[in-house]
Amino acid sequence: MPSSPSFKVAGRAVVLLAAAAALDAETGYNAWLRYAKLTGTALDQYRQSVPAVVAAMGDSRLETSAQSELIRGIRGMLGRTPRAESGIPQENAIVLGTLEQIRHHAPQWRLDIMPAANGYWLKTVTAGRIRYTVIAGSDERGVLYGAFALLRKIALGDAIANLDEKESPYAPVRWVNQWDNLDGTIERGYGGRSIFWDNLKAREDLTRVSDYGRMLASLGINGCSINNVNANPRVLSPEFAPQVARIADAFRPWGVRVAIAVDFGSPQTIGGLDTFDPLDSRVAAWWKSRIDDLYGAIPDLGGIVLKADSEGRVGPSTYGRTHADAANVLARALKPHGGLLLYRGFVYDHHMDWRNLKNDRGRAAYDNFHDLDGKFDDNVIVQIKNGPIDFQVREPASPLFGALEKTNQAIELQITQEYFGQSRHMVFLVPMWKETLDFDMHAGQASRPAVPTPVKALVAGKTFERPTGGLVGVANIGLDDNWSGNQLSQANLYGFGRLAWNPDLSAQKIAAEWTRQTFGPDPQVSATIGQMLLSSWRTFENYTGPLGLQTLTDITGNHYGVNVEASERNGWGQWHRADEKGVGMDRTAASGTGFIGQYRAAVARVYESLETCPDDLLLFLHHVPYTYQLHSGKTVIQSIYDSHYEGAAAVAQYVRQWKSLAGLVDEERYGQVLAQLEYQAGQAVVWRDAVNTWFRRASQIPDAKARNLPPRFEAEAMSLEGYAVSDVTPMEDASGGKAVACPAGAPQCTASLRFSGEPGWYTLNVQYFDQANGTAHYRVWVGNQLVDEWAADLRLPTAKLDSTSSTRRVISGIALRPGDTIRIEGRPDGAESAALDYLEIARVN
Ligand code: GCW
Repeated sequence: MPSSPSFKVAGRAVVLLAAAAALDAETGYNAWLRYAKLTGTALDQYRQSVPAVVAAMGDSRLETSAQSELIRGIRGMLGRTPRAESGIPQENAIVLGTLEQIRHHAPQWRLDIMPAANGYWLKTVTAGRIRYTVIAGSDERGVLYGAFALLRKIALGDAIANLDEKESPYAPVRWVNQWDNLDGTIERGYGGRSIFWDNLKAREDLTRVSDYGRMLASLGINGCSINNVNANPRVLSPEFAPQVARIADAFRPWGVRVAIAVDFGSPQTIGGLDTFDPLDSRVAAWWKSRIDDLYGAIPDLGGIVLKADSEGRVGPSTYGRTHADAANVLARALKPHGGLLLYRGFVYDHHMDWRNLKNDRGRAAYDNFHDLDGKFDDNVIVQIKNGPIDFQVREPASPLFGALEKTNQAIELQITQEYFGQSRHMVFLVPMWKETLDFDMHAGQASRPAVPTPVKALVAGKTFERPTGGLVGVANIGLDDNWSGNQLSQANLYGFGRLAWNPDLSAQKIAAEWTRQTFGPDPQVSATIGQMLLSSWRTFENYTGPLGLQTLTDITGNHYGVNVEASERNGWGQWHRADEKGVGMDRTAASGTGFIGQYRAAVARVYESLETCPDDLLLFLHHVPYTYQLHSGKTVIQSIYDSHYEGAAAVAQYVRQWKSLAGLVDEERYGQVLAQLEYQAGQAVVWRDAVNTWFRRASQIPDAKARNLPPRFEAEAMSLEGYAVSDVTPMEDASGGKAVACPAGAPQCTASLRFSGEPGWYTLNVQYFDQANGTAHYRVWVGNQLVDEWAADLRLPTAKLDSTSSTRRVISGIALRPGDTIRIEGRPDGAESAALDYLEIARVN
């Protein structure tokens, strides 16, 4: 991005023209902060109510950011550039400052109620004929958040003429975690390389970091840990602190404090001690001295995130110490500086014996932490994933949320779509997060009147009056122009931030806000995108893992394609225990792993009984026969079949819905989203077919419904020149278990068939494999006429022929007559074999 020119006004630098050029480009770079020019009556109305002056009461960095942002936003939306001033002007103005400053300058306004920390008060004040729009923050962050709130109102078309609105954040900790490695790669990142790191150093150009800081500030996010929790010990080496400091500098104007993730073995690996035992005084002294040094370089460091004793990371168990011992040794070093220690609750054994039906990874967080309640220092926060397993498509709330009364907690949500189709599938995660945040853990004292204790209240520290706590999101951004690998996944970052500020907001409201700011005010655009976003979690669940099966993906591999068996017969503990008789994990207290007993009685009762257990979680909590009848009235097996068809049909519908927006969304983003949804529609079919084939084979119970599907012609049954038939594993990943592949070195192979159906218009669906090890080319001919050609150049995470590489090419509007020859030519490239699975020929009605 071009750097922003700045001007000196009233003794301070004010950014006026920030990235104005990029506003029109619609690459997605400006995300929900496009400040697109308003039109029609909205423009006229706001031009009347928005004054010509933006006056700041203080000149702190954050107030300066607030002032520049207001000018930038008003300039963008109203096409007018207000003047920047300081002090209270004698004309209509937006006046911003901390409450204290405003009281000092204008005691007569009697702004005497202080919103909570980081909060703001937007208030219209009149003095004679002068009208002030006051943005009063309880502190400097509050001023900045208030400025963004006012701009959001304008972008959303909300009235601003008579304001009196106080808001303060629901929880003190509103952080994102980056899983960015120092070499510039990102663990589970799908939006390009790191904006922070390259080559084991902070990037030379950190413009993207401050632009990201601005996006975070617009949501009220106040902290960001900047390196992977699978931490490179190097972040703690003395010579590294300036690298962290540079990133902190880039974030500082936006009120985002930097935190780092560390490796618990560092006293030994970096410090040269012969131990990292947290109770060894030399180890404690080492942590103290390193942390003191860090604060020397970054005085406002937010704190430290620690993943210990998890997935191969070392931890206190090496010395028989507890998680509290480990957390506290760091927390005590952080305490004098006001720093927090976020200790991850994601601790489990990944070498469990799968044959033992009592073993259960779902129990791990609670088993590891609940006995330690009360043992953690008050600047420690236990950071708990939303569910007991690992960001699966549906999980119940982690029982640990209801089991800590004397310990600070935070919920960890995953914004990056690791198990949700990565950057390729549209899945809006807010409805899922809301379900967990709103879930009542029934954690209150039995003696008190029943006050609801939803997860959000527990993590915010409200229920047990904890000093701190909050919401943490694993971020989904990288160097891609659109930040998140596709346009629509930005909604998840937006949604996380809005929920961290106010988890009482509805998913509908958040979707509507995001859509309007991102794609403009057209009601058809809002309605269509809103409908797509809000149904997308259920849709994804339907074609991946319904009824609490979890995401039926390749859990030991790329976490992307379908692989029903990958979760079984290994120590990772994501078992669904499907066999020929039944399916599901028996987690009951009565006969199963006892997991359900980790919940408070009122919750456990509902889950333990088949009568009351919700269908959506049935197979997460119970093992039942395939013929078991759900509350929905269907059998389990029929429900699995049906939901997969419904899920795939819903994505096909998204394509049609999106096409209805042609001309209403700028061409660049329209085209990108269309391509993404078309791809997703193809993948949903791959998932549908693989999961249904697998369960059909396992259960031996056929689908009771006759499905009206287009006729499918297996590539292996077509007449082949050069192509060789190849087995696909797992076999359900390809139709008929087989594909055809063109041998390496062959210039070209062909697969053809003679069409024998009715004459008419048809769509050809070519199912082919786009491997990551080359760029094969395909051409499709009808008779002598070339009807389509394309390159297999998607960046899919596999070199194999499997469900991850299986991709659909839709060729629509083709006239066919009986006797026509349809010929598919594949030209391999490198090790990519121009492989084919099948051809569907669908009649257009
Ligand atoms: O879901 C798993 C991911 C790992 C991740 C781990 C964690 C950072 O597959 O990539 O490691 O969770 O949360 O620590």
